[in-house]
Amino acid sequence: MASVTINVQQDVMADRRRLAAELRDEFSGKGTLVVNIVSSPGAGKTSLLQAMARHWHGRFRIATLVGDIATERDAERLRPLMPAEQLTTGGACHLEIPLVRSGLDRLGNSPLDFLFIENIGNLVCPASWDLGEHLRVVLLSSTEGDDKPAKYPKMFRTSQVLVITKSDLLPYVPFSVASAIQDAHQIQPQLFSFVTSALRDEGINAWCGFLEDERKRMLESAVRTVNERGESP
Ligand SMILES: Nc1nc2c(ncn2[C@@H]2O[C@H](COP(=O)(O)OP(=O)(O)O)[C@@H](O)[C@H]2O)c(=O)[nH]1
Ligand SMILES: [Mg+2]
Repeated sequence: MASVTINVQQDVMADRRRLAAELRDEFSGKGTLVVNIVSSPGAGKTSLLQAMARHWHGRFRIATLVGDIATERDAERLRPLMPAEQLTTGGACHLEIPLVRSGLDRLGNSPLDFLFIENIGNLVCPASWDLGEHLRVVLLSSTEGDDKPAKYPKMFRTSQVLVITKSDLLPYVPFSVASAIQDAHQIQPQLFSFVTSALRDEGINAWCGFLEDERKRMLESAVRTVNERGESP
């Protein structure tokens, strides 16, 4: 069969990138650090968010948009601790910006220091979708196996932080923290890494402290941008 090459002289991803950049600028302008949390199903995304809310105990204004294919269950788990809106995709394996915007409308206009987006559980589709976040954080639980960074490289390449979860189970499972981090660094040398247990509240202090520092950096760079433009902050 003869093949025909069609030359599409147009960047089909440009619109997506522009929407994400606009949303990120909006969040930066409001002083909200946005964190997109990705992982396999059951790696501990919702549990980590619960542990973080317990740790901060009202010191920061936080909210979560939580994606799932079906049910409101994760939003129900989070609501006693923070405002949370469920984004139900009805089958899609990742979140997209229009759905995030609909969740933001439902959250309302209250100012936020941190907005968390719990993405749909899998290590494939969410890697290709920028949601306007400042940080993409990939969770890897001790029960999943330390080979996942090498097997799902795009997810680790597009993330800035690796959080190894369920550290309380490390004595019982064949998982090497050093080898998981080493594989991840081969793919993304700049990746920050943390080891946590939401169940035992281990590593949560260091992880939350990192996020606080990242937010400070974002606020300082927003002030610098305003000053460079000659506007009053
Ligand atoms: N042992 C242990 N179990 C955990 C930890 N974090 C979460 N889990 C359990 O792992 C399962 C999935 O957690 P969940 O937070 O719902 O994961 P998600 O699907 O990524 O949001 C639940 O049964 C949790 O109780 C942890 O730090 N240690
Ligand atoms: Mg969850």
